[in-house]
Amino acid sequence: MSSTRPDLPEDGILRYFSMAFCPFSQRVHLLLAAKNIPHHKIYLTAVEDQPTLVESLIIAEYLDQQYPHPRLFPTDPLQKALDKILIERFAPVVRAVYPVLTCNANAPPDALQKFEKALDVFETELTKRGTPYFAGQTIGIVDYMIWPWFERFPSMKLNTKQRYELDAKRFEKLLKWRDLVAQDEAVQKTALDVQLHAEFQKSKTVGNPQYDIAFKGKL
Ligand SMILES: N[C@@H](CCC(=O)N[C@@H](CS)C(=O)NCC(=O)O)C(=O)O
Repeated sequence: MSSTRPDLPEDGILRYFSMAFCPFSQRVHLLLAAKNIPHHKIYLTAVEDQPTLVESLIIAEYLDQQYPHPRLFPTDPLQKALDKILIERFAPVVRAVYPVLTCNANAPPDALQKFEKALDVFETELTKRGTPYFAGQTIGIVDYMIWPWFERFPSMKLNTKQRYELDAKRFEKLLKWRDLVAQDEAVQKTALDVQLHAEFQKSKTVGNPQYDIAFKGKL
């Protein structure tokens, strides 16, 4: 189900190049689903021919302007800037958790502490905003841009020795938010099961990444 040289129809429909387990690709997939944008999906393990647009956030902003319904970025320029800053602040979360999430035997011993410290920013911000979603009463761009990692965090319970889970007290608001976002239609359309995430990461660790398990039962 992966191909480096797909046969693509010239029909003017958007082409979404993705690796099935990539959280950055899922960001774009979430927008395509939330906005019901017609598209072709092409699954790759490596991009040989560069697609026109790269970088998940740039693609997300483009899609939001080109397909404004529902609008996901704030229309207020200041709030939009603040939300973009917040999304940038998720990078230290990703950086810290990456070796643990990907079952790297050489993960630094303080990786999870660093991860939790970076994640505190989001717990605090959600508390400060006082709304169910980062975007307010309905889901928005910050929610979608950080979601893919929350879908993957529970795989640490399966793949780490200590069966790691987010602390229910420290991340109380975020865990409530996670349960809420998990019910979103676009999130459900793009979701992969935690077992599959765990299985994929393990297969990568042993040097034999099983990209196609994403399509288990769907072929
Ligand atoms: N900043 C990029 C990050 C994309 C990224 O790092 N993707 C990973 C896969 S999840 C990747 O391509 N890693 C390099 C590789 O697998 O060769 C974005 O937001 O789109």
